[in-house]
Amino acid sequence: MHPAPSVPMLRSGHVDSFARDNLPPASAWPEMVFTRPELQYPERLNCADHFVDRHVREGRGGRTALVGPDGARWSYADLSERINRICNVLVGLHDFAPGNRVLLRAANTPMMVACYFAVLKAGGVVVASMPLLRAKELSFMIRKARITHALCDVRLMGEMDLLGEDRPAHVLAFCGLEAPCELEAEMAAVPACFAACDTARDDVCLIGFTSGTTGVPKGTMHFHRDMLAVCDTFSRHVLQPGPDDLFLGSAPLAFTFGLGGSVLFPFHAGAAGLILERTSPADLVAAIARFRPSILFTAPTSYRFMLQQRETADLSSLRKCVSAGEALPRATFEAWHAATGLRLIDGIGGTEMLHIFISAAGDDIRPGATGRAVPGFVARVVDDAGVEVAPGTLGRLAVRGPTGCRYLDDDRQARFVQGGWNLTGDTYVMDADGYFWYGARSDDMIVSSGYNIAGPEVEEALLQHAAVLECGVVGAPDAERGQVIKAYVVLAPGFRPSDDLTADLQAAVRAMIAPYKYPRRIEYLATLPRTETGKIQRFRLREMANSG
Ligand code: 3UK
Repeated sequence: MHPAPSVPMLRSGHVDSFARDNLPPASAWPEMVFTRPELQYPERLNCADHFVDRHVREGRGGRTALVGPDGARWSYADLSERINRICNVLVGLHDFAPGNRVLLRAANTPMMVACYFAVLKAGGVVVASMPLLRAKELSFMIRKARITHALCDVRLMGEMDLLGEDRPAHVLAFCGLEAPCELEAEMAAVPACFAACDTARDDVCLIGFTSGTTGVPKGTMHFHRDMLAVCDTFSRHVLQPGPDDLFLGSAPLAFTFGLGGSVLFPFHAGAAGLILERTSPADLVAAIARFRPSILFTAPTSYRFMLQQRETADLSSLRKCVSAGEALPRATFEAWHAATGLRLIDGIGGTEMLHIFISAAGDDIRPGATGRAVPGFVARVVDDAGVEVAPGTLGRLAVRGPTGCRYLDDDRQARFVQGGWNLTGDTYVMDADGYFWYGARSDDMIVSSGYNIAGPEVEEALLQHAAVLECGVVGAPDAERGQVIKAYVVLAPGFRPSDDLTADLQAAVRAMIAPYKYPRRIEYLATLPRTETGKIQRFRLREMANSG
């Protein structure tokens, strides 16, 4: 069965039609669901107006929008003016046309946020890049998205100079708060007013590249309305922030988890975002004591490391904490609750879906489950043929809602979207009450002696042991059993690897979950290999297990 073709697209505000021209055909889209009243957006929509200028227009221009690492505060009016000046620089001095793709390259800084919204307001398409990317990876994105302009933090210009013929025609360096660079100098010389580009709600405004752990990165395309839709679903119904909240997120803005938690959700609520360049667990602990944010967005591993400092850390300003990016082990949920009195809000999101689509908060939380479909989304578990399975049965997670997967010119569209549903690549069980319980990434399932074993379940059991700070569990090749369970363990301070400890950990797992799931092999590591977005690189662990 094929999904009904989506509604005809509206008149674009773009002059350069590259993004729309490279959307997948309507028949390859997921079915989009806009039934809720809060998801009825006007046909003409520029999301920069909604997130920034609306607040100035409605008399909230003096309220704080951004707090920088040095404590500097930018009001919504300040931010709006800087955005306008950047728009005028792009359009007036650098040949920018609506629809052009602009590479943003910076750590999280207030200036990066201003550049981001300037591109949106001028009708451009943001392509934000992880600060650590090298020229080779940047070249891929520049070619794939036909990038014409780049706005780059001066400290990261080195890599731009290595791009050779792939260097975009217009590259502007900025430095934020220090002595003015090229961009700031030009900003001072142009007007402080700019009328937002008349974009359609379904004009592309963001191409978010996936991290590409499997194959080359995919460009996920998102519309102006999608930026509002993630706020009117997860943030409005689950997080429920107020205008006095101060948000802190650890993820780069190039990762849509960070974009939502540090910028979109606060701006949607007229609240403020604390924007920090350095966001290790130790940096977060220090920043929480100093700036007293009320809402925190970070990954499970970061919560675990922050708990190491629980004796001395002052976390008392926190009101709500969101965990995403990886499965949240129950042990981490319980330990955070014991240390802060707060119940972590777990949520699964993805680059293709832009943000979180299954979650729960407060009394709705069932510890160990990710949550229920966020209002606005429909989720279910299906078998290999795409048929919904009964509650209690493990299968593939399928979701649809107001956002969904549209890859930039990529054959893998047909893998992610099947029969009108987005298939995230995760295995889940849904219970009779509609709660979703995580299994594993579908390609991370371990098959040992014919048993299907989800690595994260073994990890969760190991994490209950005081000696285990972090762990990753994969299948290692084994002549007899096909695969055996192998755990890579990072020990908590004060513990040393030994055969006794290995036996102790194995016994602890056997006592907690079905004995056939215990790790027959355990290897100790100083750290786990992780992506820049905080996920364990299981393929690396598998490589190690294959060669070891
Ligand atoms: C995994 C989770 C279990 C899951 C993301 C929130 O992580 C984000 O995007 P990515 O494209 O990865 C998506 C995949 O990550 N995952 C994420 N959250 C959870 N697994 N429990 C969770 N709570 O495999 C998913 O398919 O990097 C997360 C918001 C925006 C995002 N982009």
